[in-house]
Amino acid sequence: MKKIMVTGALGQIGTELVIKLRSLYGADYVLATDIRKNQSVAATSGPFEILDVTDGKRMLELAKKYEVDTIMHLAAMLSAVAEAKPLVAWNVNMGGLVNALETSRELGLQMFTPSSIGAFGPSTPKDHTPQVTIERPTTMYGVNKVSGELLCDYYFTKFGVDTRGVRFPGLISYMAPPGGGTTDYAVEIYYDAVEKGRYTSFIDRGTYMDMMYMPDALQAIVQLMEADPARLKHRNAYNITAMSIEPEDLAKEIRLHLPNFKLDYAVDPVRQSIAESWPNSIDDTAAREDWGFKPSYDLEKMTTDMLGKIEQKLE
Ligand code: NAD
Ligand code: AKB
Repeated sequence: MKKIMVTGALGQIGTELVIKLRSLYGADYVLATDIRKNQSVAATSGPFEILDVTDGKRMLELAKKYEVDTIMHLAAMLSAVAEAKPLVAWNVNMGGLVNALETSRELGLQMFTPSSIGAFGPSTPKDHTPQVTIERPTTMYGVNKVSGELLCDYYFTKFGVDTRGVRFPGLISYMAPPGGGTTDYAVEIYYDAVEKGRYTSFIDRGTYMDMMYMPDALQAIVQLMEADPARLKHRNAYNITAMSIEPEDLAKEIRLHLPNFKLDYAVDPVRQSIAESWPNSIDDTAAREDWGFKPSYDLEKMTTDMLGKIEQKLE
């Protein structure tokens, strides 16, 4: 039986991951932690503790107190906020990760932490970006993600910590808002389509990035953590994707449901330049071969579900 501590549990991923893990392993077996508390299901449906991940002593104490065998370390600052406060981002993203790795090493825990398409940069091949390729990002977030991948590899080879990770693309979901990333436009567009019938995109037309619907991201985490370790050739971190899209693709799909939907642009130079430094599309063959990754939502299925769920939410 697994006993899991989730950090950053009230963010876009954690809010839904905690619910999924509690349904799989039991509410008492999943400790949700975050630097803040709210009234979401993740915070109220099982054990919850306030944890600032830069406080390694408290992280270790909580892991011991709840006798966890796994850490899912999600607490981080995303690309756009990290670019606005690079030093704070370094401290939270790298300091938090080192504490999670040290806690895992000391207690012999399994550990998951996500990397991102942000680990790639302008010199990376742009299309069908391979699993193993150039990682020379030009953002603080990307620097943190590459360093994180290497550090997780180091803790595996040096100390035998069972570290595992994926490079998530932009994640699209309706339960919790995204936390300040470059791909957030792809969530906002659905809300504004339902609420206002129009959206002004901060990412320019024709800018392709990989995306995935949240249920596929959650399934990938569970599958990777349960995978036979002997089959994991890459560990930190596997490319995974469900679709490569640009704003006009989303608008076209939304118009099949809301024919009067209008999309215009007020491009944000910071987030646009981050987006342009990332791949158009990544190759996730290794994840499919090594642990059976297979997303079940494409753009059409995701759009139908997103619009329906947002309409229900706003009723
Ligand atoms: P998010 O910004 O929505 O949530 C992050 C959570 O961490 C928030 O609840 C915040 O309160 C918490 N947090 C911030 N500083 C903290 C601290 N010092 N101590 C404890 N908690 C703190 O992020 P997310 O989208 O859920 O992302 C989780 C992880 O997945 C991150 O590592 C992120 O880089 C990665 N990722 C996310 C996406 C995506 O599209 N959402 C894509 C690729 C990778
Ligand atoms: C961001 O845009 O920062 C995240 C990511 C792709 O890592 N959504």
